[in-house]
Amino acid sequence: MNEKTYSGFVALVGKPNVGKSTLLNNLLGVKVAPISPRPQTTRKNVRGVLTEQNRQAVFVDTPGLHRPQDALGEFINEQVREALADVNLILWLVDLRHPPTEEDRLVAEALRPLVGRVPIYLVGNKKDAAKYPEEALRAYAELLPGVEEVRSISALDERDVADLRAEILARLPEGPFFFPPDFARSDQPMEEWIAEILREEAMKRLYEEVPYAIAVKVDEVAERENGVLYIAATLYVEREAHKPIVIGRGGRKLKEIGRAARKQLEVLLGRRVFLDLRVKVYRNWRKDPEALRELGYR
Ligand SMILES: Nc1nc2c(ncn2[C@@H]2O[C@H](COP(=O)(O)OP(=O)(O)OP(=O)(O)O)[C@@H](O)[C@H]2O)c(=O)[nH]1
Ligand SMILES: [Mg+2]
Repeated sequence: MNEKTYSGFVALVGKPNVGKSTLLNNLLGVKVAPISPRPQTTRKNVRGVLTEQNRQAVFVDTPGLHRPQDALGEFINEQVREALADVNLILWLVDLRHPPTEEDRLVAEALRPLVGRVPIYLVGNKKDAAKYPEEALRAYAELLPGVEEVRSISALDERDVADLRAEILARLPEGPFFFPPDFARSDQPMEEWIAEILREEAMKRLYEEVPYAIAVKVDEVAERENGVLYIAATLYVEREAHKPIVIGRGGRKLKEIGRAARKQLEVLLGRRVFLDLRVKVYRNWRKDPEALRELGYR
């Protein structure tokens, strides 16, 4: 067993909503990161480990880089900087459905100092839904000369993902594994992963500022005698006025969120789940560094 091993950290970066988490989940073949149609779904770096024979990639899905407006925004951008600090390969994701925006320029600026030091792949995503994918990709490439590779994919297309996966694994430098070969796909604690699924289902069903005003904390996970996994969680909102919106008339909205999250969890965990949800106000938590720490953003 003295076969050479290859390993490395691979960061997925880009502005919000370009499909980073979708690509991560599909590269791994399991759902580790939350996905929603709303920008800024991801708030914390999520690591996913992929081991194939003597090659191991540790992917880091990052929140979308943007201009921060509060303490949460600062935290998010700090997460991106952290992910870029010690990395062997960068996948810069862009959305081929439209030409570059101000936020893509912001990402390009953040990546510029790394050109020539770390290989960067410019990955144009959502090509399945793009009208002028080639033109768009060319415009993105102009934002950051010197990237090592430019390609377009659909993160929803298994073949595209398989090709990219193979290429990433082949590109890893020689080095020891960071995780045991049989390591579970993510190093995220179970409670956090559950909280993210809940937040995803809440975000999908809420509008305007409310999806962004939500933080979820899992209070308890317990085995029940009948084989059911009991999960108690709190959905925190920023203002008193958000509470009835999240709960809904007759508790309908909260039930809907709970039902969808339970279904997802049952499929992903392969067992029955009982969800016990409540909604509480944590005034202006996004602006409060102390609150951020309490709610798991640290
Ligand atoms: N048509 C199409 N939609 C996609 C593709 N990849 C992702 N999406 C959709 O784009 C939306 C955003 O996907 P996410 O994976 O949450 O994007 P993200 O970059 O992680 O977003 P943030 O975490 O907010 O930065 C979701 O509705 C996805 O289903 C793709 O290749 N084609
Ligand atoms: Mg994401």
